[in-house]
Amino acid sequence: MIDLYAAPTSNGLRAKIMLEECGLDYTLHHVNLAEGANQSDEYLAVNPMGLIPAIVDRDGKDGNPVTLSQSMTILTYLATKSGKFMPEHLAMDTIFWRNTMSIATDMTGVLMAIMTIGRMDNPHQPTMDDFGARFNRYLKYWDGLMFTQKYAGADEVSIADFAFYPVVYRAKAVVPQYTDGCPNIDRWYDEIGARPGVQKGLDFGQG
Ligand SMILES: N[C@@H](CCC(=O)N[C@@H](CS)C(=O)NCC(=O)O)C(=O)O
Repeated sequence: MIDLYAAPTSNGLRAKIMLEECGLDYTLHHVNLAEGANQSDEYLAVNPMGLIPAIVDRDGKDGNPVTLSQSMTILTYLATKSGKFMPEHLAMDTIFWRNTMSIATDMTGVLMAIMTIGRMDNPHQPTMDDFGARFNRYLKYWDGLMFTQKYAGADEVSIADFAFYPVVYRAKAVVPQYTDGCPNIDRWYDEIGARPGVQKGLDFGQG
């Protein structure tokens, strides 16, 4: 059994989606960021950085518990544990990793900046416009990539898709204007979003 500590942000959603897609048993602990639950002593004992997501796998290597933070580390760990969504040929593929890391750093980082600025009382519009234009520019790179390649990481579904989907999902929900003009992304988004595991992964219930 795995304990997942998360909130429905892009980083949190990618861990939950991956657990669902891998068919692994887990218990969700919804960490309420608005109430500062990520800074509670209980949560800091799981991740001293106070960031979500984190997992505790009670049945880790050699039967010992494993505690992990960093969403991409969690995805890689779960792929290795389940033997799904990161076949050996992709694990050794530098182009796959370049693009997957771009999702984790460029795409997610810029979206987090946009979300943070948007939550401010008096958002500084030129800064918002700059990050919005960057997000759209980077997304157009991905749109070009997905003109020739079916999925985010390769021609097969992989951890790259589950890393990327929540970024586009949150952007479409909050700042859809920065996702305009990307028809290949839209085609991919509809297909990945229709997967039952992705649907369940997005569901945080009422809590
Ligand atoms: N690089 C980390 C980023 C984690 C992160 O920034 N999580 C955000 C939510 S998306 C968070 O916990 N924010 C709470 C805070 O900053 O206080 C990852 O990929 O897991």
